[in-house]
Amino acid sequence: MTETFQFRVLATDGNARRGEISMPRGTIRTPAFMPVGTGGTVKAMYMGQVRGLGADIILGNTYHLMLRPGAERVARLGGLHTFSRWSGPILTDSGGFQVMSLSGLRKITEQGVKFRSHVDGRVFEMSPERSIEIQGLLDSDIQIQLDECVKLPATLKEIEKAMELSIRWAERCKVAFGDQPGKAMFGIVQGGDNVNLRLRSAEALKALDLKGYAVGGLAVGEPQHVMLEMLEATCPVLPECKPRYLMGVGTPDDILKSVARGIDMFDCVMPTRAGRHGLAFTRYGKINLKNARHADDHRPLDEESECPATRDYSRAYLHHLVKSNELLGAMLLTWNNLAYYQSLMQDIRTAIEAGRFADRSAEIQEGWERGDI
Ligand code: PRF
Repeated sequence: MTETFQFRVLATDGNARRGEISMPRGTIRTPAFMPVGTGGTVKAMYMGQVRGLGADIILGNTYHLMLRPGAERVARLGGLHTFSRWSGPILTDSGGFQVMSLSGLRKITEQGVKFRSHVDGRVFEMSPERSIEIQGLLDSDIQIQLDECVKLPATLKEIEKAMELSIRWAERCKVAFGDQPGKAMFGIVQGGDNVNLRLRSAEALKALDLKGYAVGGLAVGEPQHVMLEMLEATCPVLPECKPRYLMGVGTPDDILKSVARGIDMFDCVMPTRAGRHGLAFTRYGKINLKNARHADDHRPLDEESECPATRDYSRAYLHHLVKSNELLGAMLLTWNNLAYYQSLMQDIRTAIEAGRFADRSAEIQEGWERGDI
C-alpha cells in the first residue's frame, strides 16, 4: 500500500499484462474484475464474502447514489466505504452511461446532462464538475470523467459529436479533480465502431496525461469482433504505464479476449444479474438452473471449487430455490458467479506470469465448450 496512486506492469505475455495498482486503501491485482455495487451494495452479497472471493476493488454508481440516498448524505454518514462497510478501493462510474440507459427524458448540452430520475421523476442536472464533486463526496478512490456514450448502431456524425464532447468534458473533469495524489481520475476513450474516431479520442486523452484510461462505448449493441477490433486499435495508442479499463464488459469469453489485447480492468453486472435470474457460470460453461433437467441432480455445480455455494449445494436444491423464487437461490448463484469470475481472473494473472496465457485461454475455452456431462 502506498500514499499515492501508482501502477506497475509486473509481467507481460503478448499484449496481455499482469500488473498492480497501489493506492492508500489497498492494492489491486490486474487483470482485475470489479464486482458491481451500484447502490452501495453488491446485490445479494455481504462485503466480507466479496472480499473473501479475492475482489480487490468494487464499483459504485454516481447516478444511483446521487438519486438515493444522495451524495451529500453519504458524505455526512462518513463516505461510501464507511456507509457500505467496504474498506478497499472503490471506483465510481460518472453517471453519463446510466443517464443514457436508465433515466427518462434527458437532454445533453455542452454544459452537462439534464435528466429525469427513474426513481421518483425529479429533474436533475449534472455537469462534468458536479459529477466529480459527487464522486468526491462519496470518497471514491478511482473517479471517472462524465462522458456521452452512444448506442450502436449510430451514424458517424453522432459518434463523432459524442466523442468530441467527451474529450472536452475530460478536460473539465481533470481541472475539477485537481491534484489528489492518493486517488485517480480516468478519462474515457469513445468513438463507437470507428477506428479513426477511436484513435483521435485516445490521442487527445493521452495528451491530458490522466492516471488511467477507460474504454467506453463498447458492448453497446455491436458484435464481439467489432469490440475486439476497437481494442486492437486503441490499446497500442494508450500509454503503457497507465491502467486500461474496459467499461461494462463482459462475458468470461469477452474478458479472455480483451486481456489478450491489453485490457487491465473490467466491471459487469453479468455475474450478479445472471445469478438473480437462475444462471450459473462455471468451468463447464453456463448452467441454467431453471431447467427441469436439474430437478433430481444431486451433484454440486463444481465439487472442486473452494466456494461453498459452488461446492456444497446440489443442483437439485439450487433448481428448487430458483423455481420457488427463494432469496437464497439468488444469494447462492451470485456467490457462485462472482467466485467463478474471481477465479478466472486469478487463473489469467497466474498464466500471464508463467508466460502461458494463450495456452491457458485455449484450455479454459475448451472447458466451456466440453460441458460437464
Ligand atoms: N461510459 C460510462 N460508463 C459505461 C460505459 C460508457 O461508455 C459503458 C459502455 N460499455 C459501460 N459503462 N461512463
